[in-house]
Amino acid sequence: FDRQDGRLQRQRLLVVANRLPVSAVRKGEDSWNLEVSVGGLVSALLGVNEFEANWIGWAGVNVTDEIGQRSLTEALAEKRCIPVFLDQELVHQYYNGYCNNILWPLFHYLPLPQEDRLATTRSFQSQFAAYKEANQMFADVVNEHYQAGDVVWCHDYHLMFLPKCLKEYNSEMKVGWFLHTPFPSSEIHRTLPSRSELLRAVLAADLVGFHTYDYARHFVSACTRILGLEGTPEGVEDQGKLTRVAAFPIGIDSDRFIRALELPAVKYHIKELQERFAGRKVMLGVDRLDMIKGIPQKILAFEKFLEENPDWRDKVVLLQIAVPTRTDVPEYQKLTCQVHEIVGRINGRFGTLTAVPIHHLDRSLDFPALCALYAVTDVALVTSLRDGMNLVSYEFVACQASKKGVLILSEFAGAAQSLGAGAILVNPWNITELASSIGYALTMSANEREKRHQHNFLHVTTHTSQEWAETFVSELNDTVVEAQLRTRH
Ligand code: ADQ
Repeated sequence: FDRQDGRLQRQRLLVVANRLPVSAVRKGEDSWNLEVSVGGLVSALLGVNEFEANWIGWAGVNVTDEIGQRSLTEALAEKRCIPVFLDQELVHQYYNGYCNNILWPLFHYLPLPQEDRLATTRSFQSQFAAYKEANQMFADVVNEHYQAGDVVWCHDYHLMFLPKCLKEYNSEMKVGWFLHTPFPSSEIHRTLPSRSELLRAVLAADLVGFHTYDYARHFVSACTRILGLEGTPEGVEDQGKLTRVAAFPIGIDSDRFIRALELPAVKYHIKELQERFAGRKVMLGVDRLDMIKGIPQKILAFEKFLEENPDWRDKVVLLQIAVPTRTDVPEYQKLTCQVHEIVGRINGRFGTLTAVPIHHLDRSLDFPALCALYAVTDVALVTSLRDGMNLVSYEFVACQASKKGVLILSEFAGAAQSLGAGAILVNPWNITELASSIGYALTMSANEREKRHQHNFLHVTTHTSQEWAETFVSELNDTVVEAQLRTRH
């Protein structure tokens, strides 16, 4: 708390992310419908009372006229949100192009098919220029609203250039940057044509954070090997200037999930689901329909399990809830078709006139329905090929206090490092191993389930999103103070 004018004031936090936590839909020339989207980051910061959080980001709509921009800015101000206006072409090049077609797959160790790679390589320069331009536009808005003493917290791979742009405006600004995806091995990062420029831009921040120690180590290695800088236990040093690099594993607002189970709407859904699937074990997958989530691998392993265990065919059901994302990208359209085809084949092979083994929904669920599903599940399947953390695994554990179901978790998700002792860890590429893990999970003794659950439940309820945000921001404050002391001596 800072003392100003004799009153206690909360420190202002400027949270800068590609998307604002609200989606705007235009209703008239100057009227807007704003819908709040509660993702991991939003709920993390909702519970943090120590700071006054203000958001800066793109509202997800193309607004080119002055009346529209002014009225949207006013409407968003009530929600402590400040928009960055990006035009359609820039969004195409920066967001669909450089962010989602280059950085996202690369950071998850996924190579594009060769023909796409060539097309991407040709458009690489223009997409990178758009990326820098967009980052500069975010910086302009931050700079316009910045007040001395604010903490600026930049998020994710969309904004790797932002710390550099901000420090160019004002070297005194406290700037932190956090990556929500994995940071890959330096051998992967060095294939990027813009590898050095991106690293240097991130290093302009005072504090750089990752979900796991491994990602932090990969980042430091990339800086030492590619830029020739010195890695220290604290971070990366360049001509006497230290950038702190550390791991800050995110969590969830576990109380929100635990409390939700007491809501009448959730209890109603739970009862409905229990009746609907009576006599069958419920397995659950909840993912964005993304290449990194390993959805085909999960379904193929389930098929193998049914193939090898005919007795289970009418005793287990897999509910796969896959919310579509980036639907205009051909790779994602191909993935949707592929998943539908495999699900159709399996239901054709093992379904009966009254029941099918897989229920696949291409959509998002509302919060009560999601909590109810987590609560009635016997086995949750998280089979990401790579995943920064994976919050679905945390949410499942939070809702399992009475059932004590089993979590099957990919060793390539950041969550494997925190929930590994309670979960069954798998390599999602190994379909045989995954299929036998399903069998093991379905027949696990109550005693073993209880022990595994207790371990994970304790972790999820003590490493919350609020704690994550508070730790990052206080570390950022400390880092800046230490740097000031160092330069004075
Ligand atoms: P995501 O890749 O989106 O996040 P995840 O961490 O699992 O992955 O978070 C997804 C969120 O969306 C969860 O809160 C989940 O409840 C919700 N969700 C997913 N599918 C849904 C559905 N069908 N219906 C309703 N809700 C659904 C990125 C990184 C992760 C990292 C987070 C946070 O890729 O690795 O854990 O950021 O840093």
